[in-house]
Amino acid sequence: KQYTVAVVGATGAVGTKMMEQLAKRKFPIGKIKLLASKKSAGKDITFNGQSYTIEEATPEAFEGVDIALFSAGGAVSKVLAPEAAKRGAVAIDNTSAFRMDPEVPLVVPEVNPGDLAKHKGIIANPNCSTIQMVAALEPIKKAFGLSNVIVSTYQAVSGSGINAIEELKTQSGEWEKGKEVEANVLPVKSDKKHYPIARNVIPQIDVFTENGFTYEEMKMINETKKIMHMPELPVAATCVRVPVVSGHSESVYIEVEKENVSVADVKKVLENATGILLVDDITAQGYPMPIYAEGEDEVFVGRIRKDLAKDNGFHLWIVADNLLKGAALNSIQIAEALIEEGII
Ligand code: 11C
Repeated sequence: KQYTVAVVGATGAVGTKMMEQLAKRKFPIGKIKLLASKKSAGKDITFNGQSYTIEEATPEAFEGVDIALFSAGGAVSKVLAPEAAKRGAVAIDNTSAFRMDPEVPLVVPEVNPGDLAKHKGIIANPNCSTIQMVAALEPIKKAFGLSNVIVSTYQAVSGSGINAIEELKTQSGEWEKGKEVEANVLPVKSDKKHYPIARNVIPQIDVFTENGFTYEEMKMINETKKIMHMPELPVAATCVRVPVVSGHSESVYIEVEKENVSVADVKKVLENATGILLVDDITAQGYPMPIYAEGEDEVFVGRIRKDLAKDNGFHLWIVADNLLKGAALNSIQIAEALIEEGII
């Protein structure tokens, strides 16, 4: 069977990657509709070697659509994902609009594929930094149980969109030329202050919540519990933006429930896990890094060490392409799983 697929936000950083993934993975597309805001409507873009004109994303644009991939911001998804669902499409939403809605499955196909069947027209794609972490933690949890997670992230600017990528490039050039560096985008376009990202790290991703954690940190905390079906799991996160174009990195401390688990045991589990690539050979300085993860599908894990104080504590270094497994690829894998499982 061939499917009518709509991509909403086709001109964005993630939308572009969604189209690349659909073509690369030979998704069974009968017809594709490339949708975006009124501003981008009428522009021509190429998909799979063919030119398409972008249409305005309106409720009516979803007539006859089977799968609608959303990545045009939460406000657009809030309005249009239900409209797509109402017209019979399954909306796969890459924004945070519906992630914590109990009626909406939040899915990483390697972790909780069983939740897909519960959908009521909308399926949420988790936050990028959450996806790569739970992909690595789920096989460990299955083997040894999991009782604590503390993560610090080193997140690439592409997570904040095309403007942030441009700003890093511009600021790097300005700095080299000895000019004053201007900052207008990061940490958060809509927040009061902006700071340079070139030659800097910024310990703020998204705006602050009342408890002192940022929204990005709260997403990692709440989404992890939902995806892993562990509402009681203690999770703490510190999310930091670094001057990397693509590829989020994470230093993750975990505690497992089982006693006497060795580093070799953890490595063995990860070696056999779907979608995970173990890069952990310190004798040859082998560990994951974002420039090598860029463009790759896998979640890379390395630097696995046992904690020096806690026998059940382990430290891991987890890296993945935030625009691929963290966003576009995971969305397409959700669509593929829907087909494989006969849900659509
Ligand atoms: C970042 N994780 O790196 C964010 C981007 O909720 O899907 C993804 C935001 C989201 O800035």
